[in-house]
Amino acid sequence: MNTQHPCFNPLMHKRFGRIHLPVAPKCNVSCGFCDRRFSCVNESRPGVSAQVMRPQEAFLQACTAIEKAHKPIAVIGIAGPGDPLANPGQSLETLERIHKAYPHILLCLSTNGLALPEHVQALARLGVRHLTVTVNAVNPSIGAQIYTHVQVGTEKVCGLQGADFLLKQQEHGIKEAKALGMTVKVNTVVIPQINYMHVVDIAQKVASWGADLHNCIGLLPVQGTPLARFGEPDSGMLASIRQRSEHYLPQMRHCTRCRADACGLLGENTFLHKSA
Ligand code: CLF
Ligand code: SF4
Repeated sequence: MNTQHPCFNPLMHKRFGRIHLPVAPKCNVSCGFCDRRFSCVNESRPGVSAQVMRPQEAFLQACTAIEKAHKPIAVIGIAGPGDPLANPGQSLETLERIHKAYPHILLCLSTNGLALPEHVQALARLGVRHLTVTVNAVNPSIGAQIYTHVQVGTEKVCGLQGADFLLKQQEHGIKEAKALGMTVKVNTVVIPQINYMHVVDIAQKVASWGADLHNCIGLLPVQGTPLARFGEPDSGMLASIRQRSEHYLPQMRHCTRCRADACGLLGENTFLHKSA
C-alpha cells in the first residue's frame, strides 16, 4: 500500500511514528471483553489506565511530541480510550487543530463504526484519509454474543437487534468512507469459541464493502469481563485465520496493540504524558 502510514504499510513501521491523542472517554457500545477502566481493547492494550485530555491540551502535547520525536511522526490518530465517534465534539476539534497546524501529517481514526454514517463526511472534510473500523461479526447471532448492548438514540438495544443495527451502521459507514476516498482497515478481535471460525466470513464480507486491509487481533482477556473465560487465541490459530482471510483481504501482521495515548514508532511502548 503506497502510504507512509506505519500501520497500513509494513515497510514504514520502522521509519515513521504515530501519535494517539486520548480525547475520547465515552463509548456507545458495550463489548463483552471491555472494562471501561482500561483503554479500548479494539485499538489499545488493556491493563493500562488511559489518561484523557481536552482537545487543546492534546494539541499542545502533540506539538511537543512531534518536535521531540527521534523518528518523523507521519500520523496523528484518535483511538480512544472509548470510541472517538461517541465523543464527536472532542475528536473532530482535535483533528481540525492538528490539520491546520500540520497539514502534511496523515490523520487517522479508529471506531466501532456505530456512529460512522453520521460523521464520515465531517471526517473526510477534515482530511481524515485513513480509517479503522472494528468488525467482530457479520452475523448478528454471533455479534449478539460479543456486544452486550449498543446505544441507539437514548436507548440501549441488546441481543440480535443491537448487533444487527451495529452491523448495518458498519456497512453503511465503510461504504461511504470508501466513496469519499478513504483507505479503510478493518480490525477483528479474534475470540476463541465465539467468532474464530467466522473471521474468514468477516474478511469476505468487508472486502465486498470495499475495505482495503484486515487486522486480526487476538483477544486480550480482561479479568472480570464476560468474554475473558475464552482466553487468548494461540499464535497457530491466528496464523491460520490470517492465512485463510488473506484470500479476501491483505492482512496486517505487525500490529502492536497500542495504547490510546501511544507515541512514537509502533512497538516502542512510549506514550504521551499529561501536563500537570
Ligand atoms: Fe493508531 Fe490505529 Fe491509526 Fe494506527 S494504531 S488509530 S491505524 S495510527 Fe496500528 Fe496500533 Fe495496531 Fe492500531 S499498530 S493497534 S493497527
Ligand atoms: Fe470498550 Fe472499545 Fe468496545 Fe467501546 S468499542 S466497549 S471502549 S472495547
